[in-house]
Amino acid sequence: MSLVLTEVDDNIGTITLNSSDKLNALSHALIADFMAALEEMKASDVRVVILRAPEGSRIWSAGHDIRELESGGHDPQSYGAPLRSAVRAIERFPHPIIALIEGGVWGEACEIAVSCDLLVATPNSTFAITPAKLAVAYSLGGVLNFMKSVGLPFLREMLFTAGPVTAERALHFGLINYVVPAEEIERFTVKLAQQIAQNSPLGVSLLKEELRILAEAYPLTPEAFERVQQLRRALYGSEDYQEGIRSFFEKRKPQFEGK
Ligand code: YXS
Repeated sequence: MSLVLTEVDDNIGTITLNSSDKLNALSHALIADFMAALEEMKASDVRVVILRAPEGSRIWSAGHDIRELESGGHDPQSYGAPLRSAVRAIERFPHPIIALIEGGVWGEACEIAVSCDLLVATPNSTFAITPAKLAVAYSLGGVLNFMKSVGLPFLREMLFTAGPVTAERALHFGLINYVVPAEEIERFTVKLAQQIAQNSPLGVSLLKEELRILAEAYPLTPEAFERVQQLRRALYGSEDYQEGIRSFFEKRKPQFEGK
């Protein structure tokens, strides 16, 4: 059975994460199905896609499937890692993608959501960016994706505490576009999608691509890049990184030694 469901109706596509029994954790298999769904949408007549979890979900997604995190000194966020590819696929998808959020959005699911073009969330949704909790060496591209959405003070809080923030605060700081009651969110999001779908699809695609290119126009010297790579390698080769993953499955607080 596919780990995502797809539906196209009147130029509006819907992709539903369909692995609720695993809290929609972003396993390699789920990401593969998601990428296939995006390709299917690209080949159809969609002008907007809605990305969602099943109606009434308590957890939108638990983030990266921690069982599948790279260990043994390998980069958990290398350029070719499935999640990094999924983020790029969302950004490069030729039409807007609206994230309809119900429930907790954890770790890399938060980046998947933020990579979408618009975000609509229910009041009880929460957002947590978790690499510091697990000692994961987050990628430069990933950090930049959050910087494109929110100002540094709020981002620092999210990154350094790794704790969930409420939909209300996420709205206040510009991480999301709307907070809408659960019983209205579907109707509201479809209406938003219809408004976009009525505009020129070529014009909207061009604007999306222009925004992507301009938002990534950050010059970085080779020296700066190499310095960050060195710091990242030190983290994913550290004992702290192993401890972060181990403590999660042992259901205890991590004891980080800083080495
Ligand atoms: O004990 P069992 O075997 O039933 O398994 C538990 C959890 O271990 C498992 N589980 C996960 N397995 C793999 N990857 C995950 N991300 C994950 N999350 C949960 O699911 C079973 C039920 O979990 P439980 O008992 O905690 O459920 P709950 O309803 O009390 O709480 C739901 C959550 C989502 C609040 C809680 O499970 C949780 O805090 N999960 C971890 C959320 C998280 O930190 N996600 C970040 C993943 S790492 C990631 O995305 C990147 C690498 S990064 O951090 O760099 O952004």
